[in-house]
Amino acid sequence: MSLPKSSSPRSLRADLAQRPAKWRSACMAGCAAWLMSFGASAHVTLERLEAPAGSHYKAVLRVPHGCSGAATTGVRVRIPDGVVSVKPQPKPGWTLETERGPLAEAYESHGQTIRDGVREVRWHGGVLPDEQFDEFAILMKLPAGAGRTLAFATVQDCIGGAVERWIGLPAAGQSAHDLPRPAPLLRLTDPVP
Ligand SMILES: [Cu+2]
Repeated sequence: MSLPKSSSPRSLRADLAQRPAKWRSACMAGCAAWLMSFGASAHVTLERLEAPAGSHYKAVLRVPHGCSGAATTGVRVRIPDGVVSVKPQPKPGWTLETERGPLAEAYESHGQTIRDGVREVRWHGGVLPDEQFDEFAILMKLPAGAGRTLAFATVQDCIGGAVERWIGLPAAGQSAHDLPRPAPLLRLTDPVP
């Protein structure tokens, strides 16, 4: 079910194309304080960091703070290629939208060839104060490919137009902890026989 798009917040894809520099210094201060006290887990992360390839998985994205103290009013998540059967969990007080698009790879389901699916999930219209945390959940079917790491690029919208983009991807040999704004990452482990 997709809700009317006219009032919807800008799609994450359009947003990813635009990365004003000013957010860096504004957010660094806030995250640095958090990092000092709670380490990297104080960023937007997945509750479970590993899951069997090809399994059904509940992605729980934890939002542990706002944007440099400003309350969170929106969370947008880009669904990685290969992930299908995506179903987000509604949250009281938040408007839930999904954006559908062509899948990277069509798949067979109940005798039908499925070529498109949910590519982005957006919660908005709620208010999550900086001094509280909350979780945003999505059910999905993971792709094959044990050893792969999937990145759930996430944009956090806050009061006053502040934005945090959790989209950083570690280079080979680099840890996500070294990045100021790592994308929530999920490692695929061996499939369950
Ligand atoms: Cu943080």
